[in-house]
Amino acid sequence: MVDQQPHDTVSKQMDVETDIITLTRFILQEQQKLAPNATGELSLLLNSMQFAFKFIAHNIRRAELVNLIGVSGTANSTGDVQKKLDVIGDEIFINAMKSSNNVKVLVSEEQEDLIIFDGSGKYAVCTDPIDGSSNIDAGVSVGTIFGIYKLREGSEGSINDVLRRGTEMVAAGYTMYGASAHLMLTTGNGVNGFTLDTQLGEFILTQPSLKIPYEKAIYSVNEGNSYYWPDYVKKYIEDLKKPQEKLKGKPYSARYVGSMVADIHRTLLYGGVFSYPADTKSKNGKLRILYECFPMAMLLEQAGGKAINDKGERILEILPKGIHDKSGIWLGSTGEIEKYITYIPK
Ligand code: P6P
Repeated sequence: MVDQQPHDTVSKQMDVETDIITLTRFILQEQQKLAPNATGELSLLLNSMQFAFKFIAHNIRRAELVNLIGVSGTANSTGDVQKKLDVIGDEIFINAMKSSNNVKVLVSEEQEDLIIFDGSGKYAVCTDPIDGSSNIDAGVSVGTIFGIYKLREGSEGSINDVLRRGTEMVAAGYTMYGASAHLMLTTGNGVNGFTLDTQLGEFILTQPSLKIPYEKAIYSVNEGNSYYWPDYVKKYIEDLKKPQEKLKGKPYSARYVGSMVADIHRTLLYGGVFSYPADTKSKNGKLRILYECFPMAMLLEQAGGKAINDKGERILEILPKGIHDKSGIWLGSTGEIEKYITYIPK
């Protein structure tokens, strides 16, 4: 008679994990737990999306070897010079969404107009396929940012499915491509982090139910634009540089990568405040509402943080008028955002 030891005794003794949670398994478990009567179409869409992330990650890893670094010679809808990987990432994402048969409407930073696919897809996706690409030649982490809406009731797919408040998004997240690929995902029930195991070819759950620290003395903003900031923003940032009583006389630390996905990933994990303020020169700043501000705002709120515009209004309540509209944005630890709000003129 074999003695009945717990079935995982051997693996524990060998320190071998035998019950890993892949993204595919997680998505299906979440669906069964949160929406047992769901059609499963959002789950299928998220699984199609994860293939795009794996394929983009593969191309970024090999970029230097096959000369994908550098400009493509074209420009995107907002005039940005497109890097080769911008174009490849956009095409990979479009093909993955089109072949999923679950997406009807796609907005991409790289496409001037929204794309309406054939078929009976029930979802609209907004994406920046390779955000931060201006840094890519220097090996800085870049990422894919995405937000998902369910089509309006009875919609055949139109711009009205995406010119909506961020509060109507059903899922959002990003995949950051660095030493490995990190996916942060919310479907409205908290934030979960996954890391791509390139041997397995699977995203593995590594940061379940992630919560951002309530406060952290890190600020992340491009101070090169400070000449154009309103005075109250200048004062807020200057005060962070003064000796802080709660830090035993130390000032805040400045951290700025210039790739939103990298700056937000650090903010989610460590805490702090990230901002791209609206300013007196550009009026609405640089970051686009549908595929940069909304997805990051949803992630931060789901992780227990806050996301507001320069006037202190909740980012997710904004109603965009155009698919490439921009907004000033402040997001991060609740304690840090509430501190910024005290500087906003009444
Ligand atoms: P700046 C990258 O081009 C991007 O869209 C975001 O990823 C990033 O946060 C921002 O622009 C950086 O802009 O003006 O500081 O270089």
